[in-house]
Amino acid sequence: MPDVRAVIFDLDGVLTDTAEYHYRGWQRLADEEGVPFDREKNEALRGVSRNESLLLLLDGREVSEEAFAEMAARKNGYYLEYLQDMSPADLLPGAVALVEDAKARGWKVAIGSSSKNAGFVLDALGITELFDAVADGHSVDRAKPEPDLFLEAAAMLGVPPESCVVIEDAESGVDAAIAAGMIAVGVGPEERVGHAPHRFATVEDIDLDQVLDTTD
Ligand code: B16
Ligand code: MG
Repeated sequence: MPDVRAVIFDLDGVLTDTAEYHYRGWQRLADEEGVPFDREKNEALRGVSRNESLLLLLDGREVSEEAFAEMAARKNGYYLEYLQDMSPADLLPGAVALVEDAKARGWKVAIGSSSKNAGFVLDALGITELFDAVADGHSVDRAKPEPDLFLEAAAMLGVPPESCVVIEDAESGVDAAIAAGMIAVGVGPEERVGHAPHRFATVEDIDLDQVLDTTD
């Protein structure tokens, strides 16, 4: 059984479904710019940083640096607009219970989110105080699928990477957790997170004992 000492939670798509608001923001921008975009294309943007997401959305279309920055800011404005009514009611079922479960085992808990809005979202959800550390879009230069963000979260907690479980809903996030040498738990469909050594359909289904029992 692994010597687990911490759980690092992705935020968007794991603790709350802001993934839907990100999608709506990108869709609105794409429509305004006349760029073909839909929910299927949006799947590739899950867990990916804002600038990387815009590059994927533009799909090779060349724009000036200024126009690029304006588009990224415009999308973020839409996203923040959609978040205005966010409250603890937007926590996904089972999310807080899972954090509490980890803490009751004496483990540390951290946020490992690519979002630069993570602080705002955590406050709106009323869960900032639950966490021992927050690593977000401001913490590192190289975004997921690079391991940097999760390694930063582990360093903030003072826990070695191999003692960390990561809960992720994105393909790039699972890649980042594996690259960090952590125990990756994917939340969502096989097509998206099937490459994680552990997978559950929803956050509510996550069973930490099962993760421990099925990890060497
Ligand atoms: P922002 P996570 C990610 O958060 C989102 O999944 C992704 O859709 C978003 O583009 C990224 O944060 C950056 O967010 O524009 O707010 O800085 O899943 O890593 O918690
Ligand atoms: Mg996510």
